[in-house]
Amino acid sequence: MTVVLYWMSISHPSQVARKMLELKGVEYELVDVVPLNQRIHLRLAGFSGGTVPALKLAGKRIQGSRRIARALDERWPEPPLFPADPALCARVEEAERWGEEELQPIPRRLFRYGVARNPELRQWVVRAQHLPIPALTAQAIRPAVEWYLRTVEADGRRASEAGVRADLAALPALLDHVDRLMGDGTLTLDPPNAATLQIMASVSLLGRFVDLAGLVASHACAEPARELFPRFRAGLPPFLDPEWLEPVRVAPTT
Ligand SMILES: N[C@@H](CCC(=O)N[C@@H](CS)C(=O)NCC(=O)O)C(=O)O
Repeated sequence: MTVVLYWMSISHPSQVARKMLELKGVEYELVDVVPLNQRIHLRLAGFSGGTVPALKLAGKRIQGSRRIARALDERWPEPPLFPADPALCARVEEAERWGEEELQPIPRRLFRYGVARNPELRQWVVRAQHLPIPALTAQAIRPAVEWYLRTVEADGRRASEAGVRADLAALPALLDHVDRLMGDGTLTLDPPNAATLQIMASVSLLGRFVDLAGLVASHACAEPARELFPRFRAGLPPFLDPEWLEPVRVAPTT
Protein backbone atom coordinates (compact mmCIF):
# COMPACT_ATOMS: atom_id res chain seq x y z
CA MET A 1 0.00 0.00 0.00
CA THR A 2 1.31 3.47 -0.83
CA VAL A 3 1.50 5.85 2.11
CA VAL A 4 2.64 9.40 1.38
CA LEU A 5 3.14 12.10 4.00
CA TYR A 6 3.21 15.71 2.87
CA TRP A 7 5.07 17.63 5.54
CA MET A 8 7.40 20.48 6.50
CA SER A 9 10.20 19.76 8.97
CA ILE A 10 9.58 23.02 10.86
CA SER A 11 5.87 22.13 11.28
CA HIS A 12 5.27 20.48 14.66
CA PRO A 13 1.98 18.75 13.68
CA SER A 14 3.88 17.36 10.67
CA GLN A 15 6.46 15.94 13.09
CA VAL A 16 3.57 14.33 15.04
CA ALA A 17 2.29 12.54 11.92
CA ARG A 18 5.78 11.37 10.94
CA LYS A 19 6.48 10.03 14.43
CA MET A 20 3.21 8.08 14.40
CA LEU A 21 4.14 6.41 11.10
CA GLU A 22 7.54 5.52 12.52
CA LEU A 23 6.12 4.12 15.76
CA LYS A 24 3.77 1.91 13.80
CA GLY A 25 6.60 0.73 11.55
CA VAL A 26 4.77 1.84 8.40
CA GLU A 27 6.77 2.30 5.21
CA TYR A 28 6.02 5.72 3.81
CA GLU A 29 7.16 8.25 1.29
CA LEU A 30 7.91 11.78 2.45
CA VAL A 31 7.11 14.85 0.34
CA ASP A 32 8.72 18.11 1.48
CA VAL A 33 6.35 21.02 1.08
CA VAL A 34 8.10 24.37 0.69
CA PRO A 35 6.92 26.79 3.43
CA LEU A 36 4.33 29.31 2.18
CA ASN A 37 3.49 27.01 -0.75
CA GLN A 38 1.28 24.61 1.23
CA ARG A 39 -2.01 25.81 -0.18
CA ILE A 40 -0.95 25.46 -3.82
CA HIS A 41 1.10 22.29 -3.42
CA LEU A 42 -1.56 20.42 -1.47
CA ARG A 43 -4.43 21.44 -3.75
CA LEU A 44 -2.37 20.24 -6.73
CA ALA A 45 -1.90 16.95 -4.88
CA GLY A 46 -5.69 16.64 -4.59
CA PHE A 47 -6.19 17.65 -0.94
CA SER A 48 -9.15 19.88 -0.08
CA GLY A 49 -7.33 21.84 2.66
CA GLY A 50 -4.09 23.79 2.52
CA THR A 51 -2.25 22.68 5.66
CA VAL A 52 0.38 20.08 6.53
CA PRO A 53 0.44 17.34 7.70
CA ALA A 54 -1.48 15.71 4.87
CA LEU A 55 -1.52 11.98 4.26
CA LYS A 56 -2.38 9.79 1.30
CA LEU A 57 -3.36 6.38 2.60
CA ALA A 58 -4.97 3.61 0.54
CA GLY A 59 -6.47 6.07 -1.92
CA LYS A 60 -7.78 8.37 0.84
CA ARG A 61 -6.56 11.88 1.58
CA ILE A 62 -6.43 12.78 5.26
CA GLN A 63 -5.41 16.14 6.74
CA GLY A 64 -4.84 17.24 10.32
CA SER A 65 -2.70 15.52 12.94
CA ARG A 66 -5.70 14.29 14.96
CA ARG A 67 -7.50 12.79 11.98
CA ILE A 68 -4.26 11.16 10.85
CA ALA A 69 -3.83 9.58 14.33
CA ARG A 70 -7.24 7.91 14.05
CA ALA A 71 -6.74 6.76 10.45
CA LEU A 72 -3.39 5.17 11.35
CA ASP A 73 -4.74 3.46 14.46
CA GLU A 74 -7.61 2.01 12.45
CA ARG A 75 -5.31 0.62 9.75
CA TRP A 76 -2.39 -0.40 12.04
CA PRO A 77 -3.69 -1.00 15.58
CA GLU A 78 -0.24 -1.71 17.12
CA PRO A 79 1.12 0.01 19.08
CA PRO A 80 -2.17 1.75 19.92
CA LEU A 81 -2.29 5.55 19.98
CA PHE A 82 -5.39 5.43 22.19
CA PRO A 83 -5.72 3.21 25.31
CA ALA A 84 -8.37 0.46 25.45
CA ASP A 85 -9.67 1.53 28.87
CA PRO A 86 -12.61 3.89 28.11
CA ALA A 87 -11.99 6.26 31.05
CA LEU A 88 -8.28 6.61 30.26
CA CYS A 89 -9.05 6.94 26.55
CA ALA A 90 -11.41 9.86 27.29
CA ARG A 91 -8.60 11.59 29.21
CA VAL A 92 -6.13 11.01 26.37
CA GLU A 93 -8.60 12.35 23.80
CA GLU A 94 -9.25 15.45 25.89
CA ALA A 95 -5.49 16.03 26.37
CA GLU A 96 -4.94 15.57 22.64
CA ARG A 97 -7.69 18.12 21.86
CA TRP A 98 -6.16 20.53 24.38
CA GLY A 99 -2.74 19.99 22.84
CA GLU A 100 -4.00 20.79 19.36
CA GLU A 101 -6.25 23.71 20.22
CA GLU A 102 -4.44 25.42 23.10
CA LEU A 103 -0.74 24.56 22.89
CA GLN A 104 -0.06 23.86 19.22
CA PRO A 105 -0.98 27.41 18.02
CA ILE A 106 1.57 29.08 20.32
CA PRO A 107 4.89 28.19 18.63
CA ARG A 108 3.26 28.72 15.22
CA ARG A 109 2.01 32.16 16.19
CA LEU A 110 5.31 33.26 17.78
CA PHE A 111 7.15 32.01 14.71
CA ARG A 112 4.84 33.85 12.31
CA TYR A 113 5.13 37.05 14.31
CA GLY A 114 8.92 36.80 14.41
CA VAL A 115 9.31 36.01 10.72
CA ALA A 116 7.08 38.97 9.78
CA ARG A 117 8.58 41.50 12.17
CA ASN A 118 12.23 40.50 12.46
CA PRO A 119 14.33 40.64 9.25
CA GLU A 120 17.19 38.63 10.82
CA LEU A 121 14.86 35.79 11.77
CA ARG A 122 13.32 35.92 8.29
CA GLN A 123 16.76 35.49 6.73
CA TRP A 124 17.63 32.75 9.21
CA VAL A 125 14.52 30.81 8.17
CA VAL A 126 15.24 31.29 4.47
CA ARG A 127 18.77 29.94 5.01
CA ALA A 128 17.59 27.06 7.22
CA GLN A 129 15.14 26.01 4.47
CA HIS A 130 17.94 26.25 1.86
CA LEU A 131 15.93 28.68 -0.24
CA PRO A 132 17.92 30.49 -2.95
CA ILE A 133 19.35 34.06 -2.75
CA PRO A 134 18.53 34.48 0.97
CA ALA A 135 18.51 38.31 1.18
CA LEU A 136 16.23 38.68 -1.86
CA THR A 137 13.97 35.77 -0.94
CA ALA A 138 13.56 37.13 2.60
CA GLN A 139 12.21 40.36 1.04
CA ALA A 140 10.08 38.57 -1.54
CA ILE A 141 8.20 36.41 1.00
CA ARG A 142 7.29 39.38 3.19
CA PRO A 143 3.74 39.95 1.81
CA ALA A 144 2.86 36.27 2.24
CA VAL A 145 4.27 36.29 5.76
CA GLU A 146 2.27 39.43 6.61
CA TRP A 147 -0.86 37.70 5.35
CA TYR A 148 -0.34 34.85 7.83
CA LEU A 149 -0.31 37.32 10.74
CA ARG A 150 -4.07 37.64 10.30
CA THR A 151 -4.79 33.92 10.75
CA VAL A 152 -7.03 33.39 13.77
CA GLU A 153 -6.24 30.09 15.51
CA ALA A 154 -8.56 27.74 17.44
CA ASP A 155 -7.87 29.72 20.64
CA GLY A 156 -9.13 32.94 19.02
CA ARG A 157 -5.75 34.71 18.93
CA ARG A 158 -3.75 35.98 15.97
CA ALA A 159 -0.05 36.82 15.57
CA SER A 160 -0.35 40.45 16.68
CA GLU A 161 1.62 42.00 19.53
CA ALA A 162 -1.42 41.39 21.78
CA GLY A 163 -1.66 37.75 20.67
CA VAL A 164 2.03 37.11 21.25
CA ARG A 165 2.02 38.79 24.67
CA ALA A 166 -1.05 36.77 25.68
CA ASP A 167 0.80 33.60 24.60
CA LEU A 168 3.83 34.49 26.69
CA ALA A 169 1.63 35.21 29.71
CA ALA A 170 -0.18 31.87 29.29
CA LEU A 171 2.85 29.70 28.58
CA PRO A 172 4.13 28.93 32.13
CA ALA A 173 0.70 27.60 33.21
CA LEU A 174 0.32 25.61 29.98
CA LEU A 175 3.69 23.89 30.55
CA ASP A 176 2.73 23.21 34.18
CA HIS A 177 -0.40 21.53 32.81
CA VAL A 178 1.74 19.31 30.54
CA ASP A 179 3.79 18.26 33.57
CA ARG A 180 0.57 17.43 35.45
CA LEU A 181 -0.69 15.32 32.52
CA MET A 182 2.58 13.40 32.65
CA GLY A 183 2.38 13.00 36.41
CA ASP A 184 -1.20 11.66 36.43
CA GLY A 185 -0.45 9.07 33.71
CA THR A 186 -2.49 10.67 30.89
CA LEU A 187 0.63 11.16 28.77
CA THR A 188 2.43 7.83 28.48
CA LEU A 189 5.92 7.39 27.05
CA ASP A 190 6.17 3.65 26.47
CA PRO A 191 4.54 3.64 24.03
CA PRO A 192 3.66 7.32 23.56
CA ASN A 193 -0.07 7.85 22.97
CA ALA A 194 -1.70 10.33 20.60
CA ALA A 195 -1.86 13.06 23.26
CA THR A 196 1.79 12.57 24.22
CA LEU A 197 2.87 13.05 20.61
CA GLN A 198 0.53 15.98 19.96
CA ILE A 199 1.74 17.83 23.07
CA MET A 200 5.43 16.90 23.13
CA ALA A 201 5.98 18.08 19.54
CA SER A 202 4.85 21.56 20.62
CA VAL A 203 6.99 21.47 23.78
CA SER A 204 10.00 20.39 21.74
CA LEU A 205 9.54 23.22 19.23
CA LEU A 206 8.99 25.79 22.01
CA GLY A 207 12.27 24.65 23.59
CA ARG A 208 13.98 25.47 20.31
CA PHE A 209 13.17 29.18 20.63
CA VAL A 210 16.22 30.63 22.39
CA ASP A 211 13.84 33.17 24.04
CA LEU A 212 11.89 30.35 25.71
CA ALA A 213 14.57 27.69 26.22
CA GLY A 214 15.04 28.47 29.94
CA LEU A 215 11.32 28.26 30.72
CA VAL A 216 10.87 25.00 28.82
CA ALA A 217 14.01 23.45 30.37
CA SER A 218 12.63 24.20 33.86
CA HIS A 219 9.74 21.76 33.21
CA ALA A 220 9.78 17.96 33.51
CA CYS A 221 8.24 17.63 30.03
CA ALA A 222 11.34 19.15 28.37
CA GLU A 223 13.39 15.96 28.36
CA PRO A 224 10.82 13.50 26.94
CA ALA A 225 9.86 16.15 24.38
CA ARG A 226 13.47 16.42 23.20
CA GLU A 227 13.86 12.64 23.11
CA LEU A 228 10.67 12.07 21.13
CA PHE A 229 11.36 14.90 18.67
CA PRO A 230 15.14 15.22 18.36
CA ARG A 231 14.84 16.75 14.87
CA PHE A 232 14.01 20.11 16.49
CA ARG A 233 17.57 20.63 17.65
CA ALA A 234 18.90 23.89 16.21
CA GLY A 235 17.88 27.01 18.13
CA LEU A 236 15.74 29.81 16.68
CA PRO A 237 17.69 33.01 17.41
CA PRO A 238 16.18 35.44 19.96
CA PHE A 239 13.63 37.79 18.41
CA LEU A 240 11.11 38.72 21.12
CA ASP A 241 11.17 42.08 22.89
CA PRO A 242 12.99 41.44 26.23
CA GLU A 243 10.26 43.37 28.06
CA TRP A 244 7.60 40.97 26.78
CA LEU A 245 9.61 38.03 28.09
CA GLU A 246 9.04 38.97 31.74
CA PRO A 247 6.31 36.30 32.27
CA VAL A 248 8.56 33.51 30.92
CA ARG A 249 11.69 34.48 32.83
CA VAL A 250 12.96 31.75 35.13
CA ALA A 251 14.68 32.60 38.41
CA PRO A 252 18.32 31.42 38.28
CA THR A 253 18.97 28.36 40.46
CA THR A 254 21.58 28.86 43.18
N1 LIG B 1 -4.25 21.80 13.76
C1 LIG B 1 -3.71 21.37 12.50
C2 LIG B 1 -2.71 22.45 12.08
C3 LIG B 1 -2.31 22.43 10.66
C4 LIG B 1 -1.52 23.68 10.34
O1 LIG B 1 -1.95 24.82 10.64
N2 LIG B 1 -0.34 23.49 9.73
C5 LIG B 1 0.48 24.62 9.36
C6 LIG B 1 1.94 24.29 9.55
S1 LIG B 1 2.31 24.01 11.28
C7 LIG B 1 0.21 24.95 7.91
O2 LIG B 1 0.37 24.11 7.05
N3 LIG B 1 -0.23 26.19 7.64
C8 LIG B 1 -0.45 26.66 6.30
C9 LIG B 1 -1.65 27.52 6.17
O3 LIG B 1 -2.40 27.72 7.14
O4 LIG B 1 -1.85 28.01 5.04
C10 LIG B 1 -3.06 19.99 12.66
O5 LIG B 1 -2.85 19.55 13.79
O6 LIG B 1 -2.79 19.34 11.65
